[in-house]
Amino acid sequence: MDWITASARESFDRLQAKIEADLGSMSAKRRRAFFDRLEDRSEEIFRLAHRLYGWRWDFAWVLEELVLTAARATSDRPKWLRRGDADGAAWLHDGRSIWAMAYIDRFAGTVSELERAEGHLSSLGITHVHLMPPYAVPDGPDDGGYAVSSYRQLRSGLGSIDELGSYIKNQHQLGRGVVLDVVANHTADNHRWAEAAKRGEPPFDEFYLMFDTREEVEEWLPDLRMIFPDAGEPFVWRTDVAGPYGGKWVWSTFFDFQWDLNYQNPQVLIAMLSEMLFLANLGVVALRMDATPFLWKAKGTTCENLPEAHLILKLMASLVAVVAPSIVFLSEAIVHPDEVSAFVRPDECPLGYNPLIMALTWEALATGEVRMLADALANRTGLPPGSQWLTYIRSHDDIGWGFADEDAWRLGIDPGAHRAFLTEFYAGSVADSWARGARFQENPITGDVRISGASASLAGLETAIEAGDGEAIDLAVRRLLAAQTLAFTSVGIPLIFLGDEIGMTNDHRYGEEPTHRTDNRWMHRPRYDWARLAESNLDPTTPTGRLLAGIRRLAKLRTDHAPVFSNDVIEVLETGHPGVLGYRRSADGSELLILISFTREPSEVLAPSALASGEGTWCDVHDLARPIVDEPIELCGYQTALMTRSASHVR
Ligand code: OTU
Repeated sequence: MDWITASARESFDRLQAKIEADLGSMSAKRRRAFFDRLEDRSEEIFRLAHRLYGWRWDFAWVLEELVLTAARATSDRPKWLRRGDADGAAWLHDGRSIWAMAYIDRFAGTVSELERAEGHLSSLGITHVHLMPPYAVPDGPDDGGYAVSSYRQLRSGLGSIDELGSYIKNQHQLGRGVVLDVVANHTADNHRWAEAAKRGEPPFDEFYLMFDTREEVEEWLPDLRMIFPDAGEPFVWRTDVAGPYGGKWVWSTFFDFQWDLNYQNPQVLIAMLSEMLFLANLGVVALRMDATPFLWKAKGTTCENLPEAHLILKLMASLVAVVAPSIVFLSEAIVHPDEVSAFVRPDECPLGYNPLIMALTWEALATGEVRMLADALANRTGLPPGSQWLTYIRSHDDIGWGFADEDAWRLGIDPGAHRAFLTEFYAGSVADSWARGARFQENPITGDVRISGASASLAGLETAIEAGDGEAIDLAVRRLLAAQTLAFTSVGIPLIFLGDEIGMTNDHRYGEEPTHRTDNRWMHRPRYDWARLAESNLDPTTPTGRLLAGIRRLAKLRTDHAPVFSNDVIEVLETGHPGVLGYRRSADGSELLILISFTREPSEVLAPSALASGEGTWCDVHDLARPIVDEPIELCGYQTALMTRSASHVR
């Protein structure tokens, strides 16, 4: 037995009596289940906590508090959730999951009005719904809910936390999982902890990263990236903070009203864990871990993607697993592709957004060439077993051209010039661009800039409708379906930003809301258009009707071919045309061959037998009676071709 194992055992043995006391109201059976789970993970918890906080004189107390926090949450865990805890998260790899995301207010109004979406979500095969942060926020700007004042209360106008709890429970009964955010990097500057910090109250005076002098700030500043340059540098001078100098500099990576938490202080981790477990006991199946790269700061580094950020997530994951073993963390890391995938690990965040495939989908549409996309799918989507991508074409955030410079150079592309082109293209400033987006958070010093815009507007629907150009409208719908086909069939679990399925375009009136005016991401967060949904449902021949029907077909395809999608391997194929992406997915003798044209011109690609080796005849996925003739395949602009064959089709 090495010393870690021995110390872990000793610590947890010592803790046993205290834990027992906290589990007072639990049955012997539940108690045993808790101790079994704790024992399974005790060494891991000890090891992780020790690496982070082992140097502290109060390490034994830290460990004790972490475990007691988990014990308390276990005794609070409602019965209806306990049954599923033993099942794990089979949905992660079952090939059937489809996610949707929405703001409660902008989509439905209030928590109780979410019920009205039931039929719609079912018709899209949605298995999981991520509700954008519904928590209490400060008055004034709140970063779309990412400035959290309290996890235990909802933003005014949405309803009560109990109503949210009932909604989650009802969804659970309908077989749908609800996902909520943990914004672990920061809180709003009026969170209870921040208010106490302002008053200089221990232990909260050490919850945030505060500096007394500008000189101290200068020691960090040169190494840091500005994430929201419009908001200024990542420190804010707060005169309302108590202190010997009548004010303090407070670290705020994002907006100045979002104060970064100080995880060097284990009390922060303990406090955040308690909030996370509160959400766990509301019944969420996954927690979206916002801004994972930023969790740990160390002088002389960029303070992004540091090893300790991973340790914190792993420690949080282990402790949550002791309480609710089936809960999955979703990593939100929008950084270099190597760093993005480093967070997606079975023992850390088993699920991760894939911002690379997202950005390259738009890159391929703009250039009409799939080489970057094909390269990334082939070389950058591998993950360790037990982890999974969340694949999407649009979210509530901006699009950053986050491909790796080295990948671009290898393909003979100058990354800087290419990013500049893509930005110009999507900002609509290139002569033949169909896109209508806007530049977001331009950094004049580094030249970095991202893009805002609704998927339909970026795909050309807005300009086409404005011009009353039927052909352009048709092209835009096909672009959107091509992009969604990729999200639904390439790798991982697809995610729809609700509104995209009915082609909702930019909300150019976002600035009428004073707190949204300076953040053009609100352009692509429009209020849901229920009338348009009704129309699109009634008439599947209208542009949005076709889009909606197309996405429903993709959803059905996933259910029909779940075994294939449950196998995480993708084989990217050489199609013989630079504008057409091809790949094969297969499992147990069943195969899917997918072709997606990213060019507006007609194209011809290799015959099926030349595209993919193997026996048997390919059939149209939507019409199994129709065998595909083995000759070069002709596609119109943005057309997709989906074929299948299985061992049983082999004659
Ligand atoms: C996230 O995004 C959220 O998705 C945003 O909506 C929030 O504004 C932000 O955090 C602050 O809470 O920069 O442009 O590497 O880049 O966390 C979006 C991850 C963002 C960050 C990402 C951030």
